[in-house]
Amino acid sequence: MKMTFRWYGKDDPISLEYIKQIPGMKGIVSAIYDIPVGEVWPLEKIKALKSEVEAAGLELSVIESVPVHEDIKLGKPTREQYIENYCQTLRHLGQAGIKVVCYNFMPVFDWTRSQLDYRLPDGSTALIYDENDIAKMDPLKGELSLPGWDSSYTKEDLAELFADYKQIDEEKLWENLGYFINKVIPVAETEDILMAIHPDDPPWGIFGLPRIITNKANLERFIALHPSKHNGLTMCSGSLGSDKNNNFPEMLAYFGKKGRVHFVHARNVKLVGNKSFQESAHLSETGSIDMYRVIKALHEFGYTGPIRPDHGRMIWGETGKPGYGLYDRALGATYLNGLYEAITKDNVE
Ligand code: DNO
Repeated sequence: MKMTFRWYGKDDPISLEYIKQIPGMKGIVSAIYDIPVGEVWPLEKIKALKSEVEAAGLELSVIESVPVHEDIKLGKPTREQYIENYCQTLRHLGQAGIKVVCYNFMPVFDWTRSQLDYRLPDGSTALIYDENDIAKMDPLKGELSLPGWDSSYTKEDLAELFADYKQIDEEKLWENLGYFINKVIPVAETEDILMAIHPDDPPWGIFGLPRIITNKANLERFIALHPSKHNGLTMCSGSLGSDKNNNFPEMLAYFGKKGRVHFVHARNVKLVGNKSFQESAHLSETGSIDMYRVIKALHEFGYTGPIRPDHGRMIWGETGKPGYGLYDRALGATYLNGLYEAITKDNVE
């Protein structure tokens, strides 16, 4: 496995220089952030990002994400142009030598939490999802907004989107995903880019919107949409692991052996109710996911691709983008590398 770190570009308070100082850090996961969703990413911008990362002694390992326009998810006639733009962005990424692209197919909202600064007993703060609080939230009322959500929507846009999604149930969303995949994967094959869909976070429908990338059966259905290995997965322990019915290490091993795992997000969650969870430190004993089994699975199927420590807590007085501080993610990277070293040596010595 290759350790990487998410970096939000020039606006990220964490510098590439600091990231490089984390032991064993090899690559960066980033994106072009100033192009509206649905437009083609210019080749020059991609090349500039790559040069900046390489000048810091790191590799631009993954693009996370190239976002999918809502019209594609909704299956509107305008999807044709947006899919063509998506393909053109992939061609540019291919020309720049990018090998892995992460994206998601979640209607309207990306990852969702009820609180971003929940105080844990040790004084650190973490992101949490409380099903009772979520049930009380109405994205169409008030000033509800979370990082990860596209902030370019006005209240009116949101109301319109919600109305459009009334026509879209899970089966329709599958159909629209299949349509997209069958247009995009041939381009990814030509460009030799491994596409890695991110699971829905949390892995169940929210605010009445459907979600389908949620469990083993659905991941199986997803990879069957196109037989190419370029049609693959981002295996995110925190997203899939927040459903108590998902055995994440087992799922990882299963899809890894099929050659469909192209990117791994590693973080821990503590399940605290039927559909409620708190993000915890990466260490197994602090959460519900056995991180040793996660890394052991990667070792067993000989994973050589990128992995990144996902969301960290805010510790040691750090402030910044919730989930994306330096300190706890650096601890996470070091812990994951430690597990990997131990497991590897146990198996050869
Ligand atoms: C959350 C991230 C997600 C992820 C997208 C991928 O922290 O894991 O926002 O980047 O869902 O498209």
